[in-house]
Amino acid sequence: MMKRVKVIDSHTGGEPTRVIVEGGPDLDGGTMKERLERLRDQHDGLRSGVLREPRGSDILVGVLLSGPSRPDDVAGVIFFNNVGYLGMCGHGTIGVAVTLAHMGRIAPGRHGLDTPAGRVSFTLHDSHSVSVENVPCYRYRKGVEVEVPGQGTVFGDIAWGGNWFFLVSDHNQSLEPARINELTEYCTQIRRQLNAENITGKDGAEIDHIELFGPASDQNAADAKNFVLCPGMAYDRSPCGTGTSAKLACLYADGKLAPGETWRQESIIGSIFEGRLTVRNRAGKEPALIPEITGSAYITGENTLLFDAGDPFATGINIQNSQFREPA
Ligand code: PYC
Repeated sequence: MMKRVKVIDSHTGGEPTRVIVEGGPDLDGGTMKERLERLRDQHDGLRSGVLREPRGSDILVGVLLSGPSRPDDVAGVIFFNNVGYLGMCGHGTIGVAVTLAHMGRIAPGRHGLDTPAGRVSFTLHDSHSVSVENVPCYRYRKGVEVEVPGQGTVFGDIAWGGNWFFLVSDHNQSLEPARINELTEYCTQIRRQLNAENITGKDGAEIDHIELFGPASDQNAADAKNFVLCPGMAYDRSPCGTGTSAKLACLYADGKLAPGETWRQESIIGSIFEGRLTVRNRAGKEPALIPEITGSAYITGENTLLFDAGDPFATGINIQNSQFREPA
């Protein structure tokens, strides 16, 4: 018995996205959150088999395309990586938009996507450039102190941009690609300590992304450079759409970014996203901060993955491929 799963691969600012376009389970029915739960509880081997070695690697973000739960959206999407599921993914949304265009399913213009974190709109400008209107972002806590063994006290903001981030600007790290192992180790220690001290996002949510900021390589081209440690041990090659959204929320809360003003976020490998905020009034509630993130994606492959029922690694190799593996 050979199972076949068709995927289309792309990268957004260097960060890869693998979209399952055929051969996934039929999750249609219910909200995207309910579908995510069904995928996780009943078909998790598909996630791990498609993303983990030997078919994938720990740097891939995967997407399962399904019909939307709202008829005016173009598709429903569930984002995942080598260790679990993501509420939202900015670079992945740009990758999905360019993939749908590559498949001939959409033309330039504005479209809606249904995600477990809520409705996300995007504008496809041409075959590569996309602006994503993300879910509302906000800063939850400012200047949270963490005692990191061997590193001393680190202060960071906790913010939501579709995922939970701990954002650190004041650190002793130089954000250079040659230091990726050291940066990974540093961020891993912060994340471990946040967990140990039970420092969380709202409602006890785990903070699974750590984001460091430093000066841009060229201050005429970008406002800051970041390094983002994703859940697991991979770092984001792109400037991270949800991480840039979390940054916009913090800048706005500090009075350093006005609505409509552009923030250019450089990634550790030099790719750039542009972000800006709109403030949307809501009856009886705090105004919502809506981030818009613009970046470009390129298709890198079309592939049919094969899963032999007798393959002992059909669901992937279940170790994290890193010398900095988190302790069990
Ligand atoms: O772009 O939001 C993002 C993202 C999250 C994890 C990897 N990329």
